[in-house]
Amino acid sequence: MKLTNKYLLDLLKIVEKRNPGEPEFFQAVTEVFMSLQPVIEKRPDLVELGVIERLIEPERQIIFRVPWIDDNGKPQVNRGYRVQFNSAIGPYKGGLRFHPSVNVSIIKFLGFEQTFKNSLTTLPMGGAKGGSDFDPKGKSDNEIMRFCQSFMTELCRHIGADLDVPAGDIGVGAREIGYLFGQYKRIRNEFTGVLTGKGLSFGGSLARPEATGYGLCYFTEEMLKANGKCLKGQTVAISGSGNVAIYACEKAQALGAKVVTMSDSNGYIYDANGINIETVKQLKEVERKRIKEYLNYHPTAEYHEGCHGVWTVKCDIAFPCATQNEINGEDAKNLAKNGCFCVCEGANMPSTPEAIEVYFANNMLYAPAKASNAGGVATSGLEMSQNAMRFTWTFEEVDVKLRKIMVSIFNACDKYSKEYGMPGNYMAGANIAGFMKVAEAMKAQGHV
Ligand code: NDP
Ligand code: 2IT
Repeated sequence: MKLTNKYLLDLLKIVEKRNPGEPEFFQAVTEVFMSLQPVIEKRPDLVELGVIERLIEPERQIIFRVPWIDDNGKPQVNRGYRVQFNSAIGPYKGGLRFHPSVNVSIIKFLGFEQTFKNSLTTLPMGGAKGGSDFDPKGKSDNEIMRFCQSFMTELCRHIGADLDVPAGDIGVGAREIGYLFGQYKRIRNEFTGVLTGKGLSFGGSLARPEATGYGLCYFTEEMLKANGKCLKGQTVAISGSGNVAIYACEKAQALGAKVVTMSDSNGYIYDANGINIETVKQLKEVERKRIKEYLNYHPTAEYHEGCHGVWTVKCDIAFPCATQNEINGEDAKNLAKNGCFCVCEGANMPSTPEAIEVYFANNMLYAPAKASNAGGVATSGLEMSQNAMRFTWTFEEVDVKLRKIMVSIFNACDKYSKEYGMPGNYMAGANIAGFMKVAEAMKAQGHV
């Protein structure tokens, strides 16, 4: 697909000029603009009202110093971010990422994507993202706690249960959310649902840890069904071995698929017998070890160094669940060559534009992240509902709601792809469906 609409091309030039050195943000905006071309032609009112000009500029961006003391008594400084992208349809909502690669471009691309993703969930949530260039790897529990407390000491001025509700992302799981929540409560002296992904004993929702991975499989099952296929009996390659990857693997196996790979930033494992997910959980969730150690328990499995080899493994379906741009054009060609017919994104923007071109050129089924990984934030929305009601639903109740939401997201992608003349292009369908709700809300609320 090529961007030819003059209005959008001119806007893209402004995006490039106003946000220098932000390639990931530029990439995310370009992808959405490509899908919006037919909408622009049909809806001159939205152009007139400057809806897209406003959508590409975050409502508020906060950058702050995070000082903390390491276990040797040495002062350390990191940089903290919260980008509140859009509040047209609800309070700002989106995760926090702690990873050394974090910068303003990464946080802005994630916040921009989150706006459309949250709109797709059918729940009332605006878009935001935050985080820090802090590297949790190799840090002690006490260092993690001191860092989280310092981070929240500043962040707590900018968030609130009806204002902005952060959650986890790469490097931020239940442990970090616990420390962040404790510090928020202490400083603000209020017990509210200001974060999601909380522990079950203090307002967390059952099924939130599982939600992104499970949701990915529910979406995939729906997309396969619409195309005369199902997950049962398929061979699946998964990248990553964090929260999303683990529960994608667990649910894919429960639905009858055979998962043969998982990875971390050092390398990937291949287990021809199917990944033993309990071993991965123990290694990653409890012991915080490297994926390579899997071989200590399953010596017939293989380990290979490097991040891209995982896409050379023969599979029917690929679930990239690690990080942005982890599948490039070459990787996509390898997938296609080996018979992979379907890519469903668990990570945010894991496919480069070149990879996406390869999917379409090979008629592969492609589920874009903002649709297929929306189960995590959707269940965060359900956690907010439970907190507001001061009530908890059972695992089954939450899981049924999650599944319904994923089915409705697939139906929206399908409907909009057909309505705008691109049947089967779920990327365009997701972008248009996510956009329409936000755009109508912005139109109704005037030029703010
Ligand atoms: P985790 O921190 O739990 O796991 C991240 C996994 O990805 C680890 O295996 C990590 O390996 C690997 N990884 C991270 N960075 C890189 C890199 N630069 N190169 C190769 N591998 C890398 O994070 P999550 O599972 O929560 O997040 C994974 C993806 O899913 C992210 O894109 C996130 O934005 C997205 N996502 C997460 C949601 C959630 O609810 N948690 C919801 C929706 C999307 P290592 O340990 O070596 O760093
Ligand atoms: O990318 C994402 O959707 C997330 N990291 C989850 C955000 C959330 O608020 O649960």
